[in-house]
Amino acid sequence: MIPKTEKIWMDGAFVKWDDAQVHVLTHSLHYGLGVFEGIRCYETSEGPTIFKLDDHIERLFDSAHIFLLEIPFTRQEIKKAVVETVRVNRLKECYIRPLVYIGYGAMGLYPKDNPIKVAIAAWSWGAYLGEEGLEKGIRVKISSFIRGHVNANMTRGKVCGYYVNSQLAKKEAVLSGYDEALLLDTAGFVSEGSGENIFIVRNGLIKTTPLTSILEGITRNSIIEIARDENFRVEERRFTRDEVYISDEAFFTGTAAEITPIREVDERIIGDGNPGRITKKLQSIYFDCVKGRNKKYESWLTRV
Ligand code: PPE
Repeated sequence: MIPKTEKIWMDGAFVKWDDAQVHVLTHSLHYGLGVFEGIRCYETSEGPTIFKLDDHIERLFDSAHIFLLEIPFTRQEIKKAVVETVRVNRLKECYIRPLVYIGYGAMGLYPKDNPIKVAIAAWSWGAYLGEEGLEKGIRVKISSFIRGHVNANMTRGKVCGYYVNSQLAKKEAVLSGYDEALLLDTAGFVSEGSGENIFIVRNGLIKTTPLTSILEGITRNSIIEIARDENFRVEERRFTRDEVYISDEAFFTGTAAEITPIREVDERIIGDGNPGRITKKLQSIYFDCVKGRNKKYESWLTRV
């Protein structure tokens, strides 16, 4: 159970957590079309601080644009509401979930006049793949489910319905005794985790999948920038599952997952089975950065 907070922002006003209800005929609940974001706020010496708020709100509007959903608020209004949601709940550190969905009205696949609704909730959410996962790395399984074709599932939009595929993969992995799934794309190349992007390191070269079959992760972009600033070579180039097997290091990135090392894929030990040197370095810079301890990336932070 996620811990309750006091209030949730719904369509322009705060309501009590327990009153944040929708009708059972809410359109998105039936057909899966809604777009959302996942944002983290960290405790820093200057109070709660939201990581890359502008980028998340931009992606939320891009997602809405792709799926022809008209958000009845401006970017500025949504940004302000996100900050307010953290503030009114007096949260120091939290995960923030803005959701845009199609409300109650007509049923069927062309809900022309149904209202477009927006909700923003925040709650404390610890390490997505466990504290131990962050520290020691996780065990991953290549999924038997693939990431949908780019013309079936859009890749640049963070859309609710896509996560049906992610849940199939995640359930399969967990029920088989792994921590997370890694999905291949329709051509057979590595795409991404159920809710994370992937990086591998081999002979000092860092590789991550190109934007053809993945969500453009905001954490991914941050890690590419940090790694290049640290003078590492980073290539956005597709790779195969066996290249992951023989990589020296591998890790997942995501707002929820942060930087989670991968220590094993399909029973193949990655490197020596411990988080690698480059992974640990990037992870530590990332945490310094989100926690406001690295002044170089201060422009990525929004104080609450
Ligand atoms: N790929 C997918 C499919 C994905 O869902 C996420 C985030 C990412 C990549 C990484 O994107 P970014 O967070 O911008 O670095 N997944 C979100 C949802 C997790 C959930 O279980 O809910 C997240 O991390 O917030």
